Amino acid sequence: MTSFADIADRLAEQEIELPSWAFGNSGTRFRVFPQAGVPRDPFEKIADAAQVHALTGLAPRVSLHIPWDKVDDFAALAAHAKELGVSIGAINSNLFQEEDYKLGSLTHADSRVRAKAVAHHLECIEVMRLTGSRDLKIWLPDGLNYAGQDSLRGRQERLADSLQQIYAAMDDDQRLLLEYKFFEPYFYSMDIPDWGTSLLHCLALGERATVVLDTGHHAPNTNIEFIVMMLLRQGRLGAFDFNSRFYADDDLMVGAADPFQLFRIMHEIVSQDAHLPASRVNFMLDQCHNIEPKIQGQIRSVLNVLEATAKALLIDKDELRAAQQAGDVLGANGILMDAYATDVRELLADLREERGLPRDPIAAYKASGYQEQIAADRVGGQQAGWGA
Ligand code: LRH
Ligand code: MN
Repeated sequence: MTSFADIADRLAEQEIELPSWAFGNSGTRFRVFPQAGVPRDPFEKIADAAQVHALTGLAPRVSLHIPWDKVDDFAALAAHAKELGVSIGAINSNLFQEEDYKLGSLTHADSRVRAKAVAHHLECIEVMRLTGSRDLKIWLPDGLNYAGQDSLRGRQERLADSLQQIYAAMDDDQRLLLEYKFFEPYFYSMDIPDWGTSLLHCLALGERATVVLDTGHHAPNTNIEFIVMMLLRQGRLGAFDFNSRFYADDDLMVGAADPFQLFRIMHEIVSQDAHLPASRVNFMLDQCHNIEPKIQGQIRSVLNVLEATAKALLIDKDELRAAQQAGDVLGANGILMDAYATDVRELLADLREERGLPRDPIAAYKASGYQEQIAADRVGGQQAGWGA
C-alpha cells in the first residue's frame, strides 16, 4: 500500500464545487421543511458556501442556477465571492419550471418554444462572461410519459439542432456540460437518458462538449465506475454531480448511502490522475439537505469525497497491476479492500492541521457561532428554495 505521506500532496490539490441551491430550502413533493438562517439571496448562499471552503480548504467554487440565482449585478456577485475567497463555477440552466416546456424545451415540436429555450442558454452564457464562469451545465429534463406521444427520432433531431445553436454561441474558453438522467420528470422516455446519448450529442457538437455524470441518475445497481472509466477513456468526462441515493434521485449526501461505490468511483478517477485540477473534471456536489443542517451537510459531503479519494490513493498501482496480470483474483480484490478498510480520518485531520485548517471542520463550524448569527440576522424576506 502507498504511504500516506506520498499521497498528501496529491490530496491537497482536490477541489469540489458546491451547488448554491444546497443552501436553500428543499424537500419532496410531500413537504419542504424550512430552516432558520436559510439564505434569502445568492449573496447569502455564497457566504454560506465560503464557510465550507474556509473550514475545509476543499471547496473554492460555487455553481449557480439560473434563474434561481439571478441578480441585477453579476459582476458584483462575482466580486462578493472573491472577497470571501471563492469563485463562481458552473452556470446551470433551468428548463424544468416553465409552463411552455411541458411537452419539451430544446426538443419541443414548436420552433418558438425551442427558440425560447435556446435564448435562455444565451442568457446563461452572458452570466458566464460576467462572472468568469467557464462551464455551462445543461440538464435536459425533456421526455415523454406515453409511447407514441411524440417521435423519439424527431425529438433527437430537434435536440441536436438546438444544442448546436447553443454551442455555437459559446466562447472558445467555455465548455458545455451535458447531464443525462434515466427517469423523472418523465417516466416513459427521457431524451437524454444515459451516458451514451449524452456522449453522442457531445461528439457531434465538438471538443468543448463533455458529459456530466450525476450519481443519482442511473438505474439501480448500475456499475457507475465503469461509465466513469469509459468517459475518461474518451476524454469526455466533464463533471460529476455527486450525491447518493437508496432508490431514485434522492440527492442525499455523497458517500452517505453507498460509501463503497464512491470509493470505487474515486479508484477509477485517481488511477487516471483525473482527481487533479489539470484533468479539468469538475467535481461538483448536487444535493438537497431536506432535514439536516445545510452548511454542516456540505462540510460532511466534501469530507466524504476527500476520504474516498485518500483511500483510493493508498492503492499501490504497480502492486495491483501485478496481481491483475497474474490472475490473482483474491489478491487484486484484497488490495482494493485493504485500502477501503483503511481509516484515514486522523491522517486527514493531521493534513488539515498542517494547512492551518481545523482538525474537525464540523466541530469548528458549530463553535464558530456562524449558524446562530445567520439565524438571528436572516429574518424577514423570502427564504431561498427550489423555485423560490
Ligand atoms: C436534475 C439535477 C440537475 C440540476 C438539478 C438541481 O435532477 O440533477 O443537475 O439542475 O438537479
Ligand atoms: Mn444533477
